[in-house]
Amino acid sequence: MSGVMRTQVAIIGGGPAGLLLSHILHGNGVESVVLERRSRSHVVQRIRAGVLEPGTVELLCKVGLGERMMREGHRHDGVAIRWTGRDRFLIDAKKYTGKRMMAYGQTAITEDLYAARDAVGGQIIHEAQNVQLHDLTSSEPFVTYSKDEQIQRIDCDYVAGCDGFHGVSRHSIPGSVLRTFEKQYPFAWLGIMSATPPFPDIVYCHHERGFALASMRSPMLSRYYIQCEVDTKLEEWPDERFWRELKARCPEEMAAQIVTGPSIEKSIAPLRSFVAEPMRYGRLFLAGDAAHIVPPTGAKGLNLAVSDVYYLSRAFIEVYREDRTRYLESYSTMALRRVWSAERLSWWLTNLLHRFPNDTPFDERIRENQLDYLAASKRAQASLAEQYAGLPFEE
Ligand code: RFL
Ligand code: PHB
Repeated sequence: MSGVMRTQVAIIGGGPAGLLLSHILHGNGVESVVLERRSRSHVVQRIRAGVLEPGTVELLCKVGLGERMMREGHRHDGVAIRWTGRDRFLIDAKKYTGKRMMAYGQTAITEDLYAARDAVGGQIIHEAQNVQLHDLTSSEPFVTYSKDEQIQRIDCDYVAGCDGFHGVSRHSIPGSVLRTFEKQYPFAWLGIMSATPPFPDIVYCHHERGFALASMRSPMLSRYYIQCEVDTKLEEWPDERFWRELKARCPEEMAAQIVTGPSIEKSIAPLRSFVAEPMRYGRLFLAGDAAHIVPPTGAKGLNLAVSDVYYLSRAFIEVYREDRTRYLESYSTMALRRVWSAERLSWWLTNLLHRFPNDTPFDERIRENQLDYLAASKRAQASLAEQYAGLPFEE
């Protein structure tokens, strides 16, 4: 063992969940160290989420991370659903919840978080290999990792597992304790980023050729996705083919307005629903994608990571400030209630908007009827808008 360090909370994973947790804890006098497997440039360059719930925006502003987001983010009333032969339908968060959504990229949030951690000398150890968690059910857990071929140890009071779906934290919980729930979808999303002015709305398109999504990052940065086969290869999708297919899935007048250009990023994401229960094992607490995955159709993944971190930071702060474990004890149950709501919405929207390989004409009629019901019923609209905008955090 080359070195031993001590901190209050060892945070595994320097994605949005881990960085935000460490930022909020610091603001409340709780020490942490973040261990991240990848390099900083790799983490910052990952292109992922784009749509933030009002609760996420409020929390980021409250903890001092709102300045650039409020300046550069794109506020909007809700997300539209377009369906050939039917009127545009808006999931109207503003009308039904009084609050607006925000388009602001995960890349920008991660940059803001790094800037905030740097400003106060926050400790983030990059390229930490072979992270292992030890003695999680004792009162003295510790974490080991290797860096520059040296094995290092961090003693701590608690471990926060914020290391995403492929991390080590969830796998440190014995199989006899952990229960997992999973659903794989028989398709993926092919996404591109292009330096072109975005379509003015964020739009989910349903089409017999498959689902398509128009989104944005800034006035000169567009993000588009199309549903594709799970085994799709990027080389099969030169830009020109992507644009042709995207436009074919949008209503004609929308397609005519889409500005195309060379892609600056192109990637494929599989669609999966996954939940691990409980989100706690002894002194290990899971947050974000480490504990749950949603298909991106509801734009919930990052928002859930933020709400987990809200609950978890509150629990740690209560322990250190008031010597009480009420929130720590209820963390898993409370976080999971919100997780399952988002799982249900994401699953439902995925089913509504995609084409499934074994769909029958019956399935398609059911989908059409679902949309017609939404378009006709103010109550259905209010229910969807409330869920899309995100349920309030529990007291
Ligand atoms: P992350 O971002 O995966 O970060 C985990 C970090 O842990 C590191 N790590 C380890 N570190 C140390 N030791 C190990 N053994 C480790 N193993 C892993 C990783 O390198 C990484 O840096 O999880 P986190 O922080 O929980 O954040 C979750 C979000 O990234 C994710 O939920 C969203 O991106 C999901 N998502 C969306 N969410 C939204 O709220 N709104 C959206 O509009 C939205 N769009 C999307 C999305 C995800 C997508 N993909 C790529 C699946 C669109 C797409 C296409
Ligand atoms: C995105 O902008 O990347 C985005 C928007 C809405 C979604 C998923 C991703 O549902």
